[in-house]
Amino acid sequence: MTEVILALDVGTRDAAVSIAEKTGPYLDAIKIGYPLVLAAGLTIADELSAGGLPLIADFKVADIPNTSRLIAEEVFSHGFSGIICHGFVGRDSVLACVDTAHDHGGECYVVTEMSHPGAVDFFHGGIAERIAALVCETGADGIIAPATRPERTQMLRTLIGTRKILSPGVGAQGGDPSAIAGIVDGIIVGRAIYESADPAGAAQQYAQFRSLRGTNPHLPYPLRE
Ligand code: BMP
Repeated sequence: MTEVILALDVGTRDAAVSIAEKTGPYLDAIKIGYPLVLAAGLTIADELSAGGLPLIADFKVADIPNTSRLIAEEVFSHGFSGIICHGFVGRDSVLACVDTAHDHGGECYVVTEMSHPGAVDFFHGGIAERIAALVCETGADGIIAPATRPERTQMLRTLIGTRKILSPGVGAQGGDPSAIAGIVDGIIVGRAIYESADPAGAAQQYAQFRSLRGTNPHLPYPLRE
């Protein structure tokens, strides 16, 4: 199944709780990061995780290993089940997040290539491929790869095998869920759900793409059930 992960980047606690409640039945996880946590405080994580869905911390950790570990420790003491870190900081910093996540029974995802147009300025030319190799070396659980460039995400799939791919860029950034859902393990959707007049209906629409997992005919990778 291709999971539907809500990027809950709203600006107040009340909006976050309300949208999470409405959309929850159609979601597989919720991702929160700086926009919500800076507005509402980290205790919003405790509140949302009590709702029962896995909660992913998108702080794109990119620091020295000790600081990365301290951030990850704090994250996992607030009910998160996963953390996202950057890969360009190198093996030791990525390992700090991976090891801390695993110590807490959580998962660590590494940003391998971003979804916005400017990402090609840096991630192309071999960097994304090197980060994908680092993901395999460090035992990270998966990568963040762009729904806006399915061909790049498909290439990254061949490098990381059955590790998970979570893919942002669907909807507001122009990514087509029918083009990406067959390649990845989860689509990350933000504005197209939480800015909709009917967030529950929008989430339900995206939930239809759950059944596409592993259906990309060009990609014979072994599926994890
Ligand atoms: P939206 O669907 O509203 O564009 O939100 C996408 C979410 O995914 C945002 O939280 C953004 O920070 C995140 N994201 C992204 O869009 N592209 C990336 O490459 C990595 C991300 O984490």
